[in-house]
Amino acid sequence: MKVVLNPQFGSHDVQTEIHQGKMVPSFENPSRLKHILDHFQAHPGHDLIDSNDYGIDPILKVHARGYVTFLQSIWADWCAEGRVGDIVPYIWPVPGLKRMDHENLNAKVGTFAFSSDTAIMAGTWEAAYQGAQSALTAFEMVRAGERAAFALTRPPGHHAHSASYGGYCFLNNAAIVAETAREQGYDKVCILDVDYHHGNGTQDIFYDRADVLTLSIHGHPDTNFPYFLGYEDECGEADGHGFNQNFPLKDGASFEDWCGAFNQAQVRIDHFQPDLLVVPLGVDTYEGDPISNFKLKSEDFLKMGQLLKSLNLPCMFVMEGGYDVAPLGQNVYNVIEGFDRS
Ligand code: OKP
Ligand code: ZN
Repeated sequence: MKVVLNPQFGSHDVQTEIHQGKMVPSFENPSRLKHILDHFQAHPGHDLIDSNDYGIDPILKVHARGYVTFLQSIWADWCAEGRVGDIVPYIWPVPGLKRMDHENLNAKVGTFAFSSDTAIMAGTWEAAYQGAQSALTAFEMVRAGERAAFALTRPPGHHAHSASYGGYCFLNNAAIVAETAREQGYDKVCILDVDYHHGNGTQDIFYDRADVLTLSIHGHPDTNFPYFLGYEDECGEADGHGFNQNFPLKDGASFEDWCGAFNQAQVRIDHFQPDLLVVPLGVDTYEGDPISNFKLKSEDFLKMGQLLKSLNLPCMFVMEGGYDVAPLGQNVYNVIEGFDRS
């Protein structure tokens, strides 16, 4: 499979996040991608290719102009005020707090962020921007006739909404690809999110649309991030009613449980008959993941790749989560290998 690397994956490298009351090194960091890349380089069979640059327009089809401008300029604004350190959100305009459109940078950060785990630093925009470009490049491979392609990128994207960031995500790469595919004549696109966490941003972006079917198999939001979205009764609204489905699974779910959800998702996909399948691929469903609670084993990811292949659709993978760094390369490789070798 063609693997498109985000060349700027290392330029977003924030120091810390709060975990169980303590500041700890960020779970989402460049070493994740290095491990995956090392594994692909050590195991032949997949061509690593360079990312093209399609500019800002495809990003603006999904993300609000004001939000994009914020991401592009916040670090410079922060430095211009003599502030130091990563930008960590800490106050949000929840109901009862009234002033909106605040110019103060801490207030501004809180209007665009939805969680405190996602810091911004000097290279954040560049990494996110090039990540979207790598996803668009992988899509272009599929559009040009490849059976499938994989955007190997970080930071992830599926938690990012049209105008908010969080859960380590800034730009919703899968949504940007789906929207671009729609504009290039793909009538129906399905996004099947297999990351451990619910793809809240992706769901929200397409919630009122019938042309993009959004499906997500994830840890139940009763007990997992993003808590406030990802429930079974979220089915889409207006034209989009019936074009979103969530498959939340209880903590401790096995691969067998996961396959049960996949089979239901497959029924939806077979019925929808999309022209393109976009797979936000997280392997934080792995049993050793430090922030997740499923029990998938490394060999299960081979079978996951085979199941995705069996959907028999042009397919575009975009890298999302997976935080047990040592086996990360093997686990991601297994999905891609399982897909290609079946
Ligand atoms: C991103 B992706 C608090 C952790 C909060 C939430 C998880 C974001 C997962 N220490 N982070 O879906 O893999
Ligand atoms: Zn995740």
